[in-house]
Amino acid sequence: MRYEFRPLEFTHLSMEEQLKNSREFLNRMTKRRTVRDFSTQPVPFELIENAVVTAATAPSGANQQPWTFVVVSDPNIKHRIRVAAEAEEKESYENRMSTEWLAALAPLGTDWHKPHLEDAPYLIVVFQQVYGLIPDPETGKQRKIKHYYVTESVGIAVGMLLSSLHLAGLATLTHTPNPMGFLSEILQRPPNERAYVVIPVGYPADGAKVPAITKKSLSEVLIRFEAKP
Ligand code: IYR
Repeated sequence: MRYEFRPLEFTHLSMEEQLKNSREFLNRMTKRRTVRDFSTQPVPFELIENAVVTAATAPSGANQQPWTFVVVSDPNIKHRIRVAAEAEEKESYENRMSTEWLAALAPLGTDWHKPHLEDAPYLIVVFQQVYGLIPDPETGKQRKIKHYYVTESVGIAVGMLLSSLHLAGLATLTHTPNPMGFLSEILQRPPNERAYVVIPVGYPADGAKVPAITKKSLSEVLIRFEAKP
């Protein structure tokens, strides 16, 4: 079965508008920082919802949309996630991470304490659907469907999610406790879903500080092959 094809809706912008939009977006995005100290100040749910809807427009392998966004504001569940994440992280920092890994992280000053998992008003836990599960009309049982480019698709969606939250004036942290199996249990996810990232979302705590990191220069990240004049 092929989709019906219909004309693309596409707005041709004037060159001025293209440049203005592009520069404005660039300017705003360069202000995004990963934040580790959150205020408990509440966040309107619509900002979270709009970000999830935006993320869910992301391109994905065969348009399979292999993602689930679990949004947690229940303090009891946030507490359980914090306790479980800190237990795993403590074990990782003290016994599992290599000396090389710990040395790479040392400049950022991270450790196993994760108070942001309770302070931030929302946690968005993104799950990747490693395969699809659909009911088989004949047997009534669940049937496995292969999913393609799952990590790439979910990565793109998370990028769009982080951009939306940033432009909505919110701070985020891309947190990857390791291993993340406890999230499937606490959040009661089905067997085809695996946790991908935990994103605390909120406002920065008063006086929050961030490391004075820099990003690579344009010449380090951009290589051009141009037509000869
Ligand atoms: N998951 C740990 C460790 C960690 C790993 C990397 I790579 C980072 O960029 C930051 C942290 C933690 O969340 O602390």
